[in-house]
Amino acid sequence: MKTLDDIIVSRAIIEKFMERFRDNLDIDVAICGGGPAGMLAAYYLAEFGHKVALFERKLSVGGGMWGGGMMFNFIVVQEDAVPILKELGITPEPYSEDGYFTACSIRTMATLTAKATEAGATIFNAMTVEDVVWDGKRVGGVVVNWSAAQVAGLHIDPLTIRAKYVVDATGHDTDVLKTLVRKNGVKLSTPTGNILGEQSMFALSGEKDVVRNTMEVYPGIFVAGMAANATFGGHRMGPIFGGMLLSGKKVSEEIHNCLIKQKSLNR
Ligand code: 48F
Repeated sequence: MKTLDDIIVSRAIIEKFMERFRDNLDIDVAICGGGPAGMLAAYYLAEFGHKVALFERKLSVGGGMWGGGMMFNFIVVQEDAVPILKELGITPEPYSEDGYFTACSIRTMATLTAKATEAGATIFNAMTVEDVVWDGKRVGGVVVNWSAAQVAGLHIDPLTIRAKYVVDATGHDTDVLKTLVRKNGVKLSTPTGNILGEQSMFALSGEKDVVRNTMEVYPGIFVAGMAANATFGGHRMGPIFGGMLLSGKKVSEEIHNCLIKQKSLNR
């Protein structure tokens, strides 16, 4: 390269991003939040061949996985989730004989990010899902804006993405579902019809609950990961991550089945 034209650099970035953004305005699945549950859901849904985009509020994906436990950057996974990590190309190390394994949190999330994007999932970082599309009966997409605009408190209208299914994988906050309930007073498929809120630390129960609570809670919107426990009043579990991985896998399988049904009905 003899010369370097700054304008070509700018044009390349603008054109490539716009191409990608335009290509993701009408998709199969919009995933809100790039923690372990959302990222794993993105990976499997893309592997199934669906058009999936993940929106992450922060600059980097990873959510609570990056920091391991209290910034000691290791995660613990239990035996049931080891096959998922192996499928990604990560071999966790056995820690004790009764089924505890460890893995580097940085390597796990970096690998998961690479696998999800290689499979065809698109990640939009630094974008916040600030609302959903709702026609009175069903959620039909997400409303997104730059996180920086929100942080600065700028009055800037968002843009809309149509999606056949939305996954709230926003973790402890249950941010997207909260907005749906607050604005529209809809009844969820929880015992009270509302978001129950998470309970304190009890890993044994929390890890079981997170998989059981992963489901469609209102037509068009699923909860996965810690958002599922926060929705159904399950316990938190701290830096044991098997449940998050299993929840991400489960939500992808449930949505895959729904999409297959829809596609065969439309034929
Ligand atoms: O919190 P997070 O890692 O959720 P998760 O996948 O995993 C939970 C664990 O990390 C840990 C735990 C147990 O093992 O309890 O906490 O359920 O990732 C959630 C991601 O969602 C993003 C947020 O920045 C984080 O990266 N997020 C939150 N609200 C929004 C959002 C929003 N409105 N739009 C886009 N991203």
